[in-house]
Amino acid sequence: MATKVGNPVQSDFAAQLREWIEAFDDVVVADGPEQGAELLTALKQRAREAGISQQSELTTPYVNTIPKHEEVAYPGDRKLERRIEALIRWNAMAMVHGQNKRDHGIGGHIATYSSLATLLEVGFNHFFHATYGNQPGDFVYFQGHASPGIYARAFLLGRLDEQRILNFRHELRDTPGLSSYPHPWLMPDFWRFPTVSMGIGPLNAVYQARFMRYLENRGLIEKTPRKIWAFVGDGETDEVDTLGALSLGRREKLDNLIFVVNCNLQRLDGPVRGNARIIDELEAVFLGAGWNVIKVIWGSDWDELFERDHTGLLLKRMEECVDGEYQAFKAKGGAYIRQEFFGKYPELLKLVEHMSDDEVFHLHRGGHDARKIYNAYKQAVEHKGGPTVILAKTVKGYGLGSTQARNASHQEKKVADEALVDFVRRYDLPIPEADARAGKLYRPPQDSPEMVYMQGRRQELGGYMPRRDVPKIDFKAPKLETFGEWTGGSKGRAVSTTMGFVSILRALMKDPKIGKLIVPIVPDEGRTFGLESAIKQVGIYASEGQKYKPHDVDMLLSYREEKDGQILEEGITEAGAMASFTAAGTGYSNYLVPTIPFYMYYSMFGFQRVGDMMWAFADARGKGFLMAGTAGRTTMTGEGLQHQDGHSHLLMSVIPTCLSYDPAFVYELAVILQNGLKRMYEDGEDVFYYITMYNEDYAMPEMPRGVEEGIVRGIYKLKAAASGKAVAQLFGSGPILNEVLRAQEILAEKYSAETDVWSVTSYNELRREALGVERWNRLHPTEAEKTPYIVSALAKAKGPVIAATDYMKAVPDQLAPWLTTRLVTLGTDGFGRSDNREHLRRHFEVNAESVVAATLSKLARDGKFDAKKAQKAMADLGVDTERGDPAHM
Ligand SMILES: Cc1ncc(C[n+]2csc(CCOP(=O)(O)OP(=O)(O)O)c2C)c(N)n1
Ligand SMILES: [Mg+2]
Repeated sequence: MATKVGNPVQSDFAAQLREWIEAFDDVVVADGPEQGAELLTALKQRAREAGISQQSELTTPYVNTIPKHEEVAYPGDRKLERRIEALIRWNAMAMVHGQNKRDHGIGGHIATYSSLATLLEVGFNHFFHATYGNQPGDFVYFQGHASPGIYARAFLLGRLDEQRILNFRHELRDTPGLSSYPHPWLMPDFWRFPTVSMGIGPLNAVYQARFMRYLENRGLIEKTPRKIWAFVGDGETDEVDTLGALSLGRREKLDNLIFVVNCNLQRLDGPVRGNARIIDELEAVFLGAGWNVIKVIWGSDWDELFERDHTGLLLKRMEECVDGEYQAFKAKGGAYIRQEFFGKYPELLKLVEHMSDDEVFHLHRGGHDARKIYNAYKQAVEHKGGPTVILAKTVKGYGLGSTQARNASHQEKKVADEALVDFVRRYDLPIPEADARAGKLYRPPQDSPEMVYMQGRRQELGGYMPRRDVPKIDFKAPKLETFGEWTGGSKGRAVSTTMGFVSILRALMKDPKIGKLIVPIVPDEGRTFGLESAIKQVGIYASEGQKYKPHDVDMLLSYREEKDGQILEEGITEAGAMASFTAAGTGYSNYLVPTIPFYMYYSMFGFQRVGDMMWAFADARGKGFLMAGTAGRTTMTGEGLQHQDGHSHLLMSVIPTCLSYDPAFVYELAVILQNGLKRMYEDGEDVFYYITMYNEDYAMPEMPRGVEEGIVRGIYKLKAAASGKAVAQLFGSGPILNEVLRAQEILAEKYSAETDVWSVTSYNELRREALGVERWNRLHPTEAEKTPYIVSALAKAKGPVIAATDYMKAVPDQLAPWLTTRLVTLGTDGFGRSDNREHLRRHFEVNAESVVAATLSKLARDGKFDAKKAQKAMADLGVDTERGDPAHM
């Protein structure tokens, strides 16, 4: 039955309700907000006991989390800081504007930094430590598009000179330039973290925070109060990477992690959530993931309005408006705000009747109010037991006049001359009008109060930031002789390269010098790679140890979690594991500890899922080994189309600092690993390794003499023709090398065609070397020509080259320019299938029979073998010449 208004039962209840609220108010007023909170908690508990279920609240009122009465006073000199901020804003704007005037279309961004400036300045002046003892200090992941502001600050501090600023986005000039965005590769003593591909920064920051704890718990670094700050765009939160690892922050209690989301309500095209409020949405997401959420929505000037509003209408009005409206308010000015925002309720109009339109327009958002920001940062830094996110409401293009809060403001690169003059006037900068119009840089004398203050703050906090340090690493790679167990062959026992790798890894972890530095990483594929023994040996890292007795505790290889465990078992997240790989692969610089990551994963789910992160890893000058297991389109049996990788080598070839190898034998693997350790950690090269491993078992031969250089450079002759007179050259890699060796026998026995067999460990490296040599030859036509390694290796080799691989034909084809018409490639183009190796290799035409057929066919084309015999051989070998092309099946 519907209850009518005025119903006595209803009005009784209304009176009761009023009494309850009054009683609650009394408690809050008399005993303070903490008591109020306690009362609520007790009531909730009571309700639960009475069986009354309540949905937990994930969105709280649209006000600042920290009430005014809890705020502490601002410790800085706001007058000077305001001036410094204005100077940075000016120079950032002048830099981008000026460069686009000089070089139309060179690009750059003004609006992002304009919204972020105060959030960063409070950090730079009061929070970001450059060092902690002898360890580097806080890590800050900057929004990539805000880099002009970071450069402008460094310019004021005298870290970058004027010429350098004038070379913004001019990196290829006579004097050094500034990279568009944070790129350690391009500015190795400045930027630490590449962030500009949206989502990668926040994801890496979460795992960086966890890795810091891992190093602390393993005793590799001291515990410090160091923080990891990630500045994130509100639009950027749409990337799955940005929010995908939040639960790790909570699970691992990462109170060294602070996200600051710059909620300027806009992304590139327009509003982030025109029809809703991004802050509400993010609050729910972060609260749900267990983060400490601090909303910084309104500036101090709103506090007074809130205090005078006894109707509750101000909050009501705020909660009625969506972000599309909030954006319009800041684009359209004070009169518009008065009419559209306050004008809805006469009471609210009255609240601002004493204010001018200009004053109404300049009512601040929290992210532009240093005091509000300071208080939020302070609480974030002091918060214990979990990560904090600060949701700061800002205005995109803040202070840029007509560019502010426009949909197009992200792309704005030039500012109208009048706006420049306006800016100088508004911020009272001592820049003559003509210089303002010309967008000239301005730096006050170093002994001016603002410069002295700015330098003083940084000195107090340990020095300049951002800054990237690369200490000299004292590291000696183990000599190849120590790998004797693996270069000696398996003595007839059938093993896979994966098994060989795991046993090398276990031995490396036992090494008294470098063992501790090894960081094995695995995304729930440990058993796939046979890591059980390693798990027992060094344990899985678990920040809380092992709180349970595992069911298999009595077994030899039980599941072992340890507070100082060495293995990072990430669960099913290739992206998360790659973020750990990034943290560990840059440990040599970020923690002054040269950790050596070995990230083992399903090769197919490697680059395809996380290619962008691998690219950023290279940018960050990461070192380490990507160990791509269950590789090959025909070697991984049964799993089919989504699992069988026949292309990752091609994908990895695109990363300039990635050396990729496709070894067939464990001794090759040992040589590559030893060489990698030496190059990366002893010689200090900023490269990393991609190595495919397979799960096919076969007897591993002993390493022949004198092949080490060939293994590293990419090719060596494995088995010469018995007679020494080969008519063709056979190339093989990975397990397909065995097919090639079998083809060599068939060719000799059945067709009297003697061949040489070569093991090609890296087509990518051979091509790179050849390109380098060719470039030199091109640029030095008067000098004696140099010879690429692949050409000199084959100098005496006769006949065509038949290359067979478990990867796409494009992998060996990379050598075509140096092998001209000699090269015939067999590879695994096309979708995979579920079947066994025999059928897969026949299907993709990479089995021994196909290699034989291809060799005879090529010899026939070259006039060295009878064509009819070649055709008949195909029938004899069971090669179906009329079936469809597997590349298109
Ligand atoms: C992965 C990725 N996709 C697209 C872009 C192009 N892009 C650069 S900035 C931007 C908008 C950023 O918006 P937001 O995160 O809200 O940052 P704001 O500039 O508003 O602070 C886009 C789409 C990119 N850098 N990275
Ligand atoms: Mg934005």
